[in-house]
Amino acid sequence: MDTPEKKKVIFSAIQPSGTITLGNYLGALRNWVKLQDNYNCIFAVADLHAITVRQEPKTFRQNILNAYALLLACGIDTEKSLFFIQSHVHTHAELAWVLNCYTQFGELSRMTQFKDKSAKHADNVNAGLFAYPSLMAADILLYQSDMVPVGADQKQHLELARNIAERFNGIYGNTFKVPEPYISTVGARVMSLQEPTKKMSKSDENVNAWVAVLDKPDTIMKKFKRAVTDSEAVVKVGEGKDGINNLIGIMSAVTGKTADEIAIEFEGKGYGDFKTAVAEAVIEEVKPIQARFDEYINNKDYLVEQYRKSAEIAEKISQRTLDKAMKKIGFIAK
Ligand code: ATP
Ligand code: LTN
Repeated sequence: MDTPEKKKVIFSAIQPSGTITLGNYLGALRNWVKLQDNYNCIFAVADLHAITVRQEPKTFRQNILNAYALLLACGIDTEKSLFFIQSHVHTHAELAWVLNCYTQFGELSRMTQFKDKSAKHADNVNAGLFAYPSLMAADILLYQSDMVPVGADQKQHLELARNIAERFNGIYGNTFKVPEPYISTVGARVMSLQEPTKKMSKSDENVNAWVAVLDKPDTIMKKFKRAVTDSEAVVKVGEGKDGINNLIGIMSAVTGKTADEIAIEFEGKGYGDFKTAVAEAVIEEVKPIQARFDEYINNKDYLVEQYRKSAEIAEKISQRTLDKAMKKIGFIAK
């Protein structure tokens, strides 16, 4: 039997850059919840990352707190895992600065997220947006993480974190654990309801493209009814049927039924019936989460207690790594 100390360390984080979508939940958060029993999990609300694009202070504050409460509502358990707000643990920004000096301009220039986001926010291509991956590397490396569950869009950043760790270790001797990506077998990739060849993304300006975990039941129903499909009217996975494939994928992720079982269940029925059924299944899935969210968000004292408790422990763990790295570089201890 593994002692708790021997469990592998998993680190992941989510940006409080908007409302959390069904894609975030089915593709990431739901898996994090499951990982908590078998790994030493460390999760964070990555608020420092979020300011790489302009945030309106009032909304930002609300989004951070909402993200924290929503993740608790999804099942992140502070008795099992550390779960804190990134900016509360000062070591993250500090190690990020250090790692910036071991990260090359060329490497950061090749990041596709940087290219995409700088095109999208052409009026604000700031140095933070550029250096975003070294902050992410700091998040991960501070905890000597073994594995990092990330979606496809973050793999390039994780690869860079590995390169930075290897480079630093190469110069100064073993300092950081080189993390592996954690590829979940159950994670669903949820596509946009309006352009089903694109992933569902919380920053999509078309609100009908995504469903938020906190959307009201009638909003969820409306968004699914408006989902783009095809003209074949057969509920079955098929080529060129991206919209229906996506709805089947969502139905399957939520109910646990296979795509074949769903096809049999809806044989001879139209898309209208199917869309209603998917919406109903999603509404059922998010209902208990929404109820717990309401409890947490109305209990600020509890939230504060939880994020402080985790941040305190995270600071102690991460300080050890930061001290070790700085000592190796030649900084003088205070
Ligand atoms: P943004 O639009 O701001 O880029 P996002 O909705 O794409 O946000 P992220 O904050 O980048 O989400 O991602 C949080 C986590 O959710 C990551 O692990 C990511 O892989 C996962 N994720 C995001 N969108 C989806 C999706 N459509 N399907 C499955 N997983 C997703
Ligand atoms: N960049 C990630 C969020 C993130 C993260 C991390 C993920 C910040 N730090 C460390 C894994 C490990 C995103 O936008 N999804």
